[in-house]
Amino acid sequence: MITKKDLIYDGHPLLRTVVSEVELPLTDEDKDIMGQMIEFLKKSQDPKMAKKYKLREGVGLAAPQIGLNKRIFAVYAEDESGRQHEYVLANPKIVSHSEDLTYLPNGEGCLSIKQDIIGIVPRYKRIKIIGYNINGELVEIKAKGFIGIIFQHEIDHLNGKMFYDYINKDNPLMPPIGVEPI
Ligand code: UDB
Ligand code: ZN
Repeated sequence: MITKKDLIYDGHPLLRTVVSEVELPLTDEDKDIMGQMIEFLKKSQDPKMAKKYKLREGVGLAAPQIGLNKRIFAVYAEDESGRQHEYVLANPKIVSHSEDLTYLPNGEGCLSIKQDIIGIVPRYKRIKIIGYNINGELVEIKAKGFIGIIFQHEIDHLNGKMFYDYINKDNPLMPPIGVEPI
């Protein structure tokens, strides 16, 4: 089980590393990690469990955030229309994206940052992504809005990027010009 003590925080070099692709076929160990990552997010959204384990309500988690040099992430969140999305992908790649950008009007934070810093990050409005699911099958996912933003935030972690790299340092919540919020 993944708990708070497995999380690493800003300043740890792994959060600034382009982490490595997972070898295929997926090992049982990698599949186990993938299952644990989604379970961690579910647990963090269950009020009783979140309280017990002192977890913030997580919607996405990348393997380097739990100290693993692997290109794996999990997403567990509701979209703007209340539909639940659940994904765990190994070796994810954005294969195409919209020209249009969007952003979360309340800004982004990060599970790997202890102080509650937030800021607005322009993201692609729609993306198409491929990757290997927990069964080792190659899948293609189209994501937009909030879910697409989570995917992009998690892929950034696999490339050693943090959301605050992109924020306006003088005014982190200043809306970007010409971009519609989600
Ligand atoms: C999060 N959670 O998990 F709109 F029910 C953030 C934290 C940093 C605040 C815990 C979050 O945004 N929860 C949320 C948002 C809603 C409705 C709701 C719960 N992450 C994940 C992360 O750091 N992964 O690496 C930060 C998000 C900011 C934008 C995408 C990911
Ligand atoms: Zn993050």
